[in-house]
Amino acid sequence: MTLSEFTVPPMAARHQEDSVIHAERTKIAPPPLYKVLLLNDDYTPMEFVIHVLERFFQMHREQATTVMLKVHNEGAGLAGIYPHDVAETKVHQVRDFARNHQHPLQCVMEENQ
Ligand code: TYC
Repeated sequence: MTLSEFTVPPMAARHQEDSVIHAERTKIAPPPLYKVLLLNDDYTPMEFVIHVLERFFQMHREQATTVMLKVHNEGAGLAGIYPHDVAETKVHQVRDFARNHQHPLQCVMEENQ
């Protein structure tokens, strides 16, 4: 005897056995992810950008230095990839932190296609 036969009334047990839950065939798209990018400028100190990458993007100094130099040499660089709300928070944290230190460092997000 199964547990359900033992614990539920006959009608309910029969209903439960007649019901078939069909697998959902329609595939839904995974939620979009967003790149958070740092942009180069002529004034923000390199050391400040490294600190930003360590503080807000959990990078070690070596990786932070590599990303900072990529931004410096190529104009932009990837800080991280996150769901929309996390990416938005990172962008605001970086912009606020830079503004509070009177640096023009810019941070943007774009959908990760
Ligand atoms: N170009 C800056 C300098 O020479 C350094 C820098 C790197 C600024 C990355 C912004 O996102 C940036 N001091």
